[in-house]
Parts: sequence; structure tokens; C-alpha cells
Amino acid sequence: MSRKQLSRVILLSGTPGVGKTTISNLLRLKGYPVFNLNDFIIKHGLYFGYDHSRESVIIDENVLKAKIEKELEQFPELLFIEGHTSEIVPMEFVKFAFILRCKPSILRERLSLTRDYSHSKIEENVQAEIMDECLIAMQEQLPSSLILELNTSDLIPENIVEQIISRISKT
Ligand code: DAT
Repeated sequence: MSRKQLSRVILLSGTPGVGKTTISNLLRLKGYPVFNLNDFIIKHGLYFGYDHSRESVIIDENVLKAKIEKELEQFPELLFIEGHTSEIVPMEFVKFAFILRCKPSILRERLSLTRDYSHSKIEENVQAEIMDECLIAMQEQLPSSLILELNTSDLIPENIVEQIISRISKT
């Protein structure tokens, strides 16, 4: 199958706290299928430990890639995949990647208000945003022409969803 036939996945990535879950829920309400990478990892037991210092599960990338590929082969429609490590999705399936961005001060506030994270985990995430970590990880996998950054700092979630839908409708 050609890349064009396979590419029906829209990735939604970004540092924790930028709004991936919020946007995914709105997309689901509008009838779009959205697949959460973390839930998939946990449901299929695709991790082999827990990194206490980073407060996150340790994944087996090769096993996860193979499992996603198998799942996608059975899924014929347009599909959003959400997760801050979504660059792990085999790139022949990817049509676009949206990287949600947020000003560090606003991200810090969002994480402090809504997450039960330690101070160091909040700062680790704020630093990751400052250092463009999700963007760079995506750029290592996908041509820049397929990566779209969306600044969420001053936009309400509904507007962000409108921008995403408008962009994907143009193709
Ligand atoms: P993520 O899934 O990327 O970790 P989230 O959707 O859980 O992020 O959002 C973190 C918090 O920020 C949550 O309380 C909702 C809020 N939030 C998300 N998007 C926002 C936006 N565009 N404007 C204001 N608050 C937002």
C-alpha cells in the first residue's frame, strides 16, 4: 500500500498540560475517533517498569510500534492519536502532526492547578516546553511540512479545535 493510502492518522502531541486531553474530548464530541496512546500502552501492558524519578511508565518502543502498526492496519478511517510521545506511531500512517504549544508561565499555572505533580515534575515539563522537546522529537520522525504548531496560550479549546478541523479539511 502506498504512503498516501496509509496516511490517515493525525497526531496530537505536546508537553503534558498543553491541552491534548481537552482537545481530544472536544474532537470526540464532534464525532472524530481519537485514540489515546497512554491508555493503549496501559491496556495492552506495553510497559516494563515505572521510572519513579520521572513519575512515568517505561515503554518498550519496538513492541509498542509493532502493536500500533497492527492496530492501524485494521482501522480504515481518519484517526487522531493523542499522546506526548505520539511520534512513536509509524510515520507511513501519519498525515499531519499538530504540536500544541503553551507559554511556560501559563503551562506552569495549568499544571500546578490541575495536576498532583511534584514541584520538580512541573518544572521538568515546563523546561521540556521551553526546549521544544516534543517538536524536536516529531521533527526527527516527520518532514517539517507535515508538522503544525498551535499556540494554545490565549485560545479557548473550541477555537483550537476549529483550527485543527479547518486545517485537516483542506487536504
Ligand atoms: P494534556 O492532555 O496535554 O496534559 P489537558 O487537556 O489535561 O492537557 O489540560 C491541562 C489543563 O489545562 C486542564 O485543566 C484544562 C486546561 N486547559 C487545556 N487547554 C486549555 C486552553 N486552551 N485554555 C485554558 N485552559 C486549558
